[in-house]
Amino acid sequence: MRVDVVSIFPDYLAPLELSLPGKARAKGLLDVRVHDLRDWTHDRHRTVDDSPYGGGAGMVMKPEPWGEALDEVTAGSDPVIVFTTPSGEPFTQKVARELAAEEHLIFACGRYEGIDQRVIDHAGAWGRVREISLGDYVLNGGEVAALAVTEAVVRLLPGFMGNPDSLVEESHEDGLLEYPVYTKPAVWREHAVPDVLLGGNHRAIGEWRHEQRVRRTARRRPDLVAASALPDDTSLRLAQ
Ligand code: 6GU
Repeated sequence: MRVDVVSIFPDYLAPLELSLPGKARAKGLLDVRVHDLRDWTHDRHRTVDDSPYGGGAGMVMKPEPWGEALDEVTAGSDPVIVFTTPSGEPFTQKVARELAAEEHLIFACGRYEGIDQRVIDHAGAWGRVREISLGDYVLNGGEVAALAVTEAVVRLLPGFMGNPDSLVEESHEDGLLEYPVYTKPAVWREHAVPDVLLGGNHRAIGEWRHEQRVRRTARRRPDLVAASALPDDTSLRLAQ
């Protein structure tokens, strides 16, 4: 997979060189290129923003540098262009799986009050377009979102995980949160590991873990339970 990131703060993307994406790069699964949007400006001040038509607070990212950047970065490719914005669709594990199936992702990281809408309207000419939000809160820019999305996607690339089983049982893969986990010692500061986990009865352990997942999900994420296939009373009963 190729990933291009266009940002006015390319230094923010330095973690792409490290740890998880770095491992994928070392394995040859990932080719990451970070670009400075200002490389596609032509004035002495390398201007990327201007005041909004119609007035209002803040600044808007000018369309011309984005146009030239995306002309160049999309050339000869059929990419998905991801605009990171708090107005986007929520980023979920399902979206991560969809993006992991792509050959080429381009992240366009907005700053200020956003990118001139005509860039997004035009972007269908460069590839398939997704506007993605990390969640219902506001960051200063889309760089951290591009990092988060890249990390979630890269770990799903075939051949990345040593043991792909560990992908199946985790939070959000099947709509339930993960069960609690424990390791040695069996008692720590008077907190004991649940007995069932020490007993070696794998069926009982499986049932206990499933119940813990349903309980957690009902308590912390009632929105997920509403969307799940659990019988109506199950999660309500377990949440008591
Ligand atoms: Cl993708 N960008 C910004 N600026 N803020 C956000 C976000 C993205 N997702 C949540 N908040």
